[in-house]
Amino acid sequence: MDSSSKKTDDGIRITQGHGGETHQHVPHRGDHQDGESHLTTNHGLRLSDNQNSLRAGSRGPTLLEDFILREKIFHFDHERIPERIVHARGSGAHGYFECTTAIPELTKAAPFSEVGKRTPLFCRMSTVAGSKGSKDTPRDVRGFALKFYTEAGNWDLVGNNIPVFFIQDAIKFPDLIHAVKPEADRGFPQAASAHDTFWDFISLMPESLHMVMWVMSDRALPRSLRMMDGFGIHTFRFINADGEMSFVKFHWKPVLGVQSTLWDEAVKISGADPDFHRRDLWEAITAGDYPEWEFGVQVFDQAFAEAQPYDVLDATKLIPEEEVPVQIIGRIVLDRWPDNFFAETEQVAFLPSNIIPGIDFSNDPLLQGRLFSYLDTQKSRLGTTNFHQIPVNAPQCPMHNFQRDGMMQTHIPTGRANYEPNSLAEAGEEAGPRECPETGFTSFRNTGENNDANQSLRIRAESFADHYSQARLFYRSQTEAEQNHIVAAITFELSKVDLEHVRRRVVSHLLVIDEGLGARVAAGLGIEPPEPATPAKAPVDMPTSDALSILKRDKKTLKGRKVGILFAEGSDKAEIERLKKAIEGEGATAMLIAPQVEGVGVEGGTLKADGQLAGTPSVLLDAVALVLTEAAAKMLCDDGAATDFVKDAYGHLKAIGHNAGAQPLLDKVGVKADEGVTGLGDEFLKAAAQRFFDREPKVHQMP
Ligand code: HDE
Repeated sequence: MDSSSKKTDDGIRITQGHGGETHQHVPHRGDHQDGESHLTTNHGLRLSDNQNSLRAGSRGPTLLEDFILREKIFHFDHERIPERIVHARGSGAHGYFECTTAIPELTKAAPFSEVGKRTPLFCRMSTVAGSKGSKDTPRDVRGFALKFYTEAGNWDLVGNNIPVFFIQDAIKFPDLIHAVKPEADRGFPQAASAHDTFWDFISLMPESLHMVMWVMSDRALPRSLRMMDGFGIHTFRFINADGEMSFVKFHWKPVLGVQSTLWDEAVKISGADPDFHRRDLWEAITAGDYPEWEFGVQVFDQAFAEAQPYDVLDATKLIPEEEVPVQIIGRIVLDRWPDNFFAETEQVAFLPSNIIPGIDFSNDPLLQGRLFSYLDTQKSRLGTTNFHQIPVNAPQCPMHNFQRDGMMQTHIPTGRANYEPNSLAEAGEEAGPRECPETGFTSFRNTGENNDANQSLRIRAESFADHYSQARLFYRSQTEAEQNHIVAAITFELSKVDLEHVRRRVVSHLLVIDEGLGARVAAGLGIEPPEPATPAKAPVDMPTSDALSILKRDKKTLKGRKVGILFAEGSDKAEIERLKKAIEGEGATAMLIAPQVEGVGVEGGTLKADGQLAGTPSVLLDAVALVLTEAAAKMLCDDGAATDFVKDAYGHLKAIGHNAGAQPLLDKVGVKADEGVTGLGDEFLKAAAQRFFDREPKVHQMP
């Protein structure tokens, strides 16, 4: 009997075989003709059927012989690789660094050699504590890692969005991370520092207090990855062509300004959109609205270093920008989303040891420890010492050496020169590469910086002993609203700590940082303030620094923000369209929101929404506009999604623009008139570019 085939309605072809049995073939999307691309095995064998495994009879057992099935399942079984121990959750993008001020007098580093020069880079931004699948918006420091593909080799600047770190010495890093990660016996909490072990450790490590102040501030709740500062943290060295050294700290500042969410908002965002930051970055880049940062340096010399009341090698300290201004020398632009998340963002391997001529390490003991850790971790995560051959990690300049073999070797070196020195050239054979004393990397010769260099000491310098002054500097440099948030955050976190002695110990440190801070947190917890801690070194009062406050530097711009326009049955279409245009004219995104996503009958036709009301809570937006008829507003008063929409916008101190018809909804949730509650004209556009912190005491009780 001949085989015959017919197509079913859903596109499945059923073939009648010789024995009367039927075979199903589901067509590949856009079924290929000869000459186009075909499915093959990993070894190039073309597949005839990607739907059925090889069976002994149509209802019989699957055969071990089916190497195609085995290869496919085998590869799938091993799709996951170990996630990063820290910074597991991250998003990345390609971009470039452009030099805007050349600084050859300071450094011979290739990216800074001439104005207009562009160096390609890859950037990955991450949370620290949570797993790979955890939410984007926990209270956490953010990783901000840059890999510059320079012509002199890859330079990795593996920084954070906070300019200081928890610890001074790498030997404490595993303890810190164990303490913040989910507790060992119970496996929770995920992506949270509000638990016993973190605060127990922190309270016994006063060197962490400065960083704790930052992490309890709004810095740890970024509105967007595009709205975060970046810092290299450690002091590095610049070396110029004459071999002269200066110290340098790296900074990069978002063109959109630093912006944060409120805690209650961040918690709600994590439910409404766990991918809030990743989606935001993806949306901006794919829309051509490329995230951008100004890149700058703080440069200083040994004499300055020696004159400071802290040690510039201590990663728990910053250098106030008022003392050493940040000199802007370039910009970073992220203009291309990776083609494949796993191949690039997951497999990218940053190494603080990747430096280039013109840049060198300092003796910061934290940095020194990192020089070991990252190379080591890539081997266990990516499984091979050849991780540098993965395209996202490979240098984009020539690379030659005599390192050979290893798992997953993809280079095919020719000839027999795999050692050096060799004289194979004399026999007419390939001799391989040679060292270059003139342009090759040389470590800076550090003379005289370390006065006990001839001894091996497990000792921390006396100059690292002051743990309170900069925590105080940070707290006292904040606006009142920002101080309120720090008090609320610490009170919240300590309320989640069950160990009462740990709560008291933390407050004893806070009292040294600032008496008012300690007293307020004690009141928030409902405890008597304990005795203040005894510092190893008494803190000093440093002049406050406006650069440390987000709100003092607030750019009040609508650019890069997202404004929601809520409409419903009978709304004025022309008004909605006018408003949308005006918002977009300011460089923001306007999102139309309605009870039904596919369209609502409005005055002047129908209108499709970008988001359905219940799925687009106002926590996903920076400001909201309500364009409603009175009848629709009254109906929405009974819809929890609508009342939460307005109540949260108000509670999160956002601008609410509205027409007269929307008033019943505002009244229902108790919105009171203030500067941020406006009509729908220009006053709304102005209001939408900021938050209204004066409203906060009306909606939140502060300790
Ligand atoms: Fe990291 N850190 N770290 N770290 N770190 C890692 O490397 C480590 C530190 C930072 O997007 C790991 O590839 C030690 C400071 C970022 O892939 C690991 C010490 C700063 C990223 C590691 C530190 C950072 C990492 C985990 C103390 C800010 C993510 C996976 C000496 C300047 C990079 C990996 C990315 C990742 C170790 C301290 C930033 C385990 C031992 C300080 C942004 O190697």
